[in-house]
Amino acid sequence: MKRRNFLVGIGAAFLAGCKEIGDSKWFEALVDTAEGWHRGIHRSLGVGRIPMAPEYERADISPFFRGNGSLTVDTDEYRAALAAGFPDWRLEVTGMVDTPLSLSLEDIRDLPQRTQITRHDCVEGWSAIGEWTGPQLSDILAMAGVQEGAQFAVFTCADNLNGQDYYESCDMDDAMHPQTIVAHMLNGEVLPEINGAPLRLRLERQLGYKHPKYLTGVRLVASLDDIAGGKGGYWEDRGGYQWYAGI
Ligand SMILES: Nc1nc2c(c(=O)[nH]1)N[C@H]1C(S)=C(S)[C@@H](COP(=O)(O)O)O[C@H]1N2
Ligand SMILES: [Mo]
Repeated sequence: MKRRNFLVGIGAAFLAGCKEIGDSKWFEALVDTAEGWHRGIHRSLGVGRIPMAPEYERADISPFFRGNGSLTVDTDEYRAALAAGFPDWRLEVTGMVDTPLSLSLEDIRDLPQRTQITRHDCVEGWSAIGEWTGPQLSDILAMAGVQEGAQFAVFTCADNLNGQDYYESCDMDDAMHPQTIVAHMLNGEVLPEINGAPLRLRLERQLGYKHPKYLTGVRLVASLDDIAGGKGGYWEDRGGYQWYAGI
């Protein structure tokens, strides 16, 4: 069996078993804060349908998609990997999964792909429209087998910003959302260095800082408390931005 068929086959088999994820007990876990309220309202607006972020036309694509935050990974290892086309880059899928995965870029490119033209909104006050391509995170998680009790996906990155490793997280609703993809292309080209080469998450219903670049891992966990500063993300730990950044 060709590798592509093999991966798609596994994906389909596990996907069938993962329909329950959307029913996870997020609502019960909501705390009585403005942020919890925001997440609750955002979710309840979508009752009866999957709330999708708006998608745009090719003509709407911004001529240049600027980079923000880290514009590279400042290591010799990364520079060498970039020059060589990232032959050894891996996306590690770990934590509360039945089968941990270590996916190469070839594996990522062999999965069924989704292409979407979306608007990226940075909290610093700029937006850009780009066309992103990559597999849905839900397919990857289905291949790994999501274990009961998994509540969050934590994303690790290769870059270090002001002495802290960049990371982010989302709940399982967003992790399994159809527009949540592991992008390896922007506007039909290999993902540029400034935009997170070779892999970056697109989490389309949330603000820019929730889209981790230079993506190295996805870990499913039951709690964010013991990870880094415990607030679920680089900017959240620094006290600036909210964990739930729905738009
Ligand atoms: N690894 C990593 N991911 C990151 C950042 C970063 O500094 N490091 N910056 C975030 C912020 S604030 C924004 S707005 C977007 C910017 O994406 P872009 O560089 O493709 O414009 O990436 C997000 N993801
Ligand atoms: Mo941002």
